[in-house]
Amino acid sequence: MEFIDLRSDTVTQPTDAMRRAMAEAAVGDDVFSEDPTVNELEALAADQLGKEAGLYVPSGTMANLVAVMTHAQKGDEVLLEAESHTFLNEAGGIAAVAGVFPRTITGKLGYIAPEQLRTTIRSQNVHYPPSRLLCLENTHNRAGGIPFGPEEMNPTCNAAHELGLVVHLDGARIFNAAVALGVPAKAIVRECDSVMFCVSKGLSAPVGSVLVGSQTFIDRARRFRKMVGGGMRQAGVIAAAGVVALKTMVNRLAEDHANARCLAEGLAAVPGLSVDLTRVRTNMVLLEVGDRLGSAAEFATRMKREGVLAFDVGRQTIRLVTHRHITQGDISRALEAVRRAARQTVVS
Ligand code: TLP
Repeated sequence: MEFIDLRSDTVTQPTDAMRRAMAEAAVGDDVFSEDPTVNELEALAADQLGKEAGLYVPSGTMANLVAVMTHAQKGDEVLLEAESHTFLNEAGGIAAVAGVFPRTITGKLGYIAPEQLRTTIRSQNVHYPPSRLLCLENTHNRAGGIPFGPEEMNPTCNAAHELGLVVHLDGARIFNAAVALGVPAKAIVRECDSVMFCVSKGLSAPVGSVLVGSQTFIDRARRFRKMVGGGMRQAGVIAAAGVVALKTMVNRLAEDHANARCLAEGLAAVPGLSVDLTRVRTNMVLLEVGDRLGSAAEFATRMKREGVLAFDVGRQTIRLVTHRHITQGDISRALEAVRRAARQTVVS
């Protein structure tokens, strides 16, 4: 059976143009900063996000870890949204490897308001770890791909700075936010001290993320990347696809967003299922499975039998993600498959 794969935009394959660019990439030793293709990707990424410099890293997880290690010291307190990817899905690396003290703030659909920061932050006191860093996420994955624009980002970043914190943004899907809001990515991240984004998700490159920030920050981050084993030598072979991704793949994310909306509207009409359509803003759909259809895990298994792959992300919640390999036809077929799964699944 050929599956319609809505598990994640990470499943995207490199385009033909990417494969050609990879085959022809000029390369050098990137640990010596001598790989021209990696250097090109880093400069391009920094330029698109309005920062001084960039650093190519193997994954989003490593980019976030390196950012935390660069900004904070062992024992420092790092504030994160309670459902953030860095807190929930990065194997606890910021505690285990960076040795920082994570403290969570429950945001509103992933958004931390300035007031929440002001009431959470602690005074300097011998009993408390020094608060050093705020990590934000945009789009917010667990909230369902919610994008935040400058009018939300700037006040929070400004409040953090007033409180003496630096701000790192997990912008794994920042270009989804930019396309959805019709605002340049650099305007969204203007007040962030560092940003990481992934070329390996909706942008379709096979590997990698870029961390951007000031030149001083990136110079220090380069050493931490080496420390955690992220110095990749002739990495231009994979960075070449990242260059193509940044130059040619951003605007088409709008198609993924339109398909997600179409999928969400269809799913919302299936008896026993519900979707909060106001939350469908980018390429993700959070599907709530009514109790009479069983748990999300059970329903995802039924969906798989009907040819649709998706992850359960909560007891009654399934996440579906659209991407370049999902066509409008796939959306119609996926909806038919989910309707079949729902008809068969009534739990007595
Ligand atoms: N997210 C993956 C899974 O790990 C959940 C996905 O399928 O969405 N930040 C955010 C906001 C992410 O969504 C992800 C990946 C990462 C960081 C980590 O990136 P990688 O997988 O490159 O380490």
